[in-house]
Parts: sequence; C-alpha cells; structure tokens
Amino acid sequence: MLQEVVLIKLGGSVVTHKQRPMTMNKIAIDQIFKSLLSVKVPIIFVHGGGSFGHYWSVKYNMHSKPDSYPSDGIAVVHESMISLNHKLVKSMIRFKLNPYSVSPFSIISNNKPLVKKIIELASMTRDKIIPVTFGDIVYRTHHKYSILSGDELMTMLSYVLRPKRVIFAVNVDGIYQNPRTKELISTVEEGSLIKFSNVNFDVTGGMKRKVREALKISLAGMDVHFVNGFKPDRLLKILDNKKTKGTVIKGKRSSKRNAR
Ligand code: IP8
Repeated sequence: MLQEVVLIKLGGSVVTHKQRPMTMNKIAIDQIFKSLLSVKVPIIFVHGGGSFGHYWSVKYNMHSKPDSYPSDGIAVVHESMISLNHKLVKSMIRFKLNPYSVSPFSIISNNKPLVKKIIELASMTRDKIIPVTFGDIVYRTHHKYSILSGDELMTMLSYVLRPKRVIFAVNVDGIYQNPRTKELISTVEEGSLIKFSNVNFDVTGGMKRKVREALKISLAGMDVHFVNGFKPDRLLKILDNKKTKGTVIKGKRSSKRNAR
C-alpha cells in the first residue's frame, strides 16, 4: 500500500538570502527543522534554488525551455544545487531528522516522473527517513537540458503519491489578492478554481509558477497550502490539521480518487 506522506516545498527565498549569492538563510532553515522535531507524520521535502541555483542559471541564461546550454553552466548550476542541498541536509542531521538527499535525476526522466522510484521515496519514510529533493538543471533529450523548478517537482510527486497535505512554504503569508495592500486570500474554494486560475489573483514571477502548479495539484483533487516559511508555528498547525494564517486552495472533490 502507498505510504501516506506530507509533501513540503521549502521556497528558495525562505532557505536562502535571495539578494546574497550562494548564501543560505541559516536562521530560517534551523528554525523550520527545529520545529519539526516533534512532528511524527512522514514528510518528503522539495527545495528551491534561491541565491544558489537561480543566481547561476540567470548568469548562464538557462531556462525551463530545453536547449543546448553551455556545459560549464550546467555543471555550475547543478553543483550549486548540490551545495545548497548538502547544507540543508546537514542542518537536518543536526536536528536528528534523518534526511536522505535525492537528486531529481533519479526520480524523473525528461521531466516525466519515474513512478517506481517516487513510490520508493514514500516507502523510505516508513523507516523514519525524510527524502529531500530539489529543483535543478536536468537532462531532457537530444543533448538538451532545462531548468526543472521545485514547483514542477511538487506536481509530479503529488500526482504519483497523492500526499495527505501539499504545502508551499514561501516568504510571504500566502497568496495575496492584491500584493500592494497585502490582502490575503485565505481559501480558494473548489468551485472557484477555474475563475481563480483565470483572473482572480495578481501575482508575479516565482509566485505565479507556484500558483500554476498548485492549481494543477488541486485540480487533481488535493488541497494545497501556502504558508509563511518564516513562521514555522503556522506550518506545524497545517500538519496538525488546525486553522492558521495562509492560503489553502481546495482540491477538486470529484477527482479525489484516494480521498484522505
Ligand atoms: O527555485 C529552481 O528551483 P525553484 C532550481 O524551485 C534552479 O524554481 C536550478 C534554478
């Protein structure tokens, strides 16, 4: 039977200082992992690139579009993600969280999920292991590569694992109706998913991609939470099924094949 898990994306702007190249946000990272010490639910983490992968992918002009990017750029972007992942994993080990680093290379091929390997990740959580995977530069086909965002990985993992909770930890309180007034959307009901996807929010850049992926996940029947990663108590509340500040996009019920 498929092991029930919680899938958490740690945004690059939470785990790194976005404005400072190759600098992780140690305080934020330690705070999150420390707060998870008491949590008993099986977790799989995905993390973003922040001032590691994004910094280099911008320098080398690499995108999500498959292309023949320069080999030195591919090497440097990948190394920067390995380095960030290593720092996160080391912090988790200090808090005795038993992380297991998983390169996206081993769970996807040409941006398609390797179902068997992803199910193995869920099985590993039974052994008190927390798999930690990440956005990266990945091989596509015919000598082309592309940037795979951690947000897209969240969708691929959700489709296969149908997690009990899907959580995006971001650097703001949730999805704002209007970022200028910081008017927070607390719930997107199932019935307004399509409307929401078309017009009903105003987000830019990285947040736009997260919302796009979150909508795919919710259309497949799972609730998706957005929470402030700098406030781990809120994350804990979601894990505890309690109400907290943030945004939840309700999953489409009719597709809840494995309703949990
Ligand atoms: O921060 C991107 O992952 P994201 C990773 O989840 C790279 O978009 C290599 C830029």
